[in-house]
Amino acid sequence: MPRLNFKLLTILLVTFATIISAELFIVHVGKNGDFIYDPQKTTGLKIGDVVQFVWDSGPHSVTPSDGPDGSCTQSTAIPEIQSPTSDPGHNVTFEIKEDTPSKVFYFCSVSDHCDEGMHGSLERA
Ligand SMILES: [Cu+2]
Repeated sequence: MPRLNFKLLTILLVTFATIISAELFIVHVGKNGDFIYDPQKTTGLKIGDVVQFVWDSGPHSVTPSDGPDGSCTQSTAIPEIQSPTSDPGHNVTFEIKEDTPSKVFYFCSVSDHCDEGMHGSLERA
């Protein structure tokens, strides 16, 4: 029994440490009406961190690709980052989990936005 309690305590401590150290990262979608994500690259992400995509203009999407940077080809690898095509007022959050790849690539699937530079990435620490 004491062993079980120690395990439980360890799990609680790790969970608590993860919660208090989790950070929120904001990525602006279509800032100032431009075909950009700002910032284009978000780095230093840890498990438990949350990336919130905030639509400043539209319509735009956040659509996953397999990379490399600048790829405009849709991937099904990370479906949880796929957003609907939306206008301002829409937010999407993406949480970094244990099985999140070290680098996540995404782009806007609307018209030729990606070719004009609307692509970005998330990188783990
Ligand atoms: Cu767009």
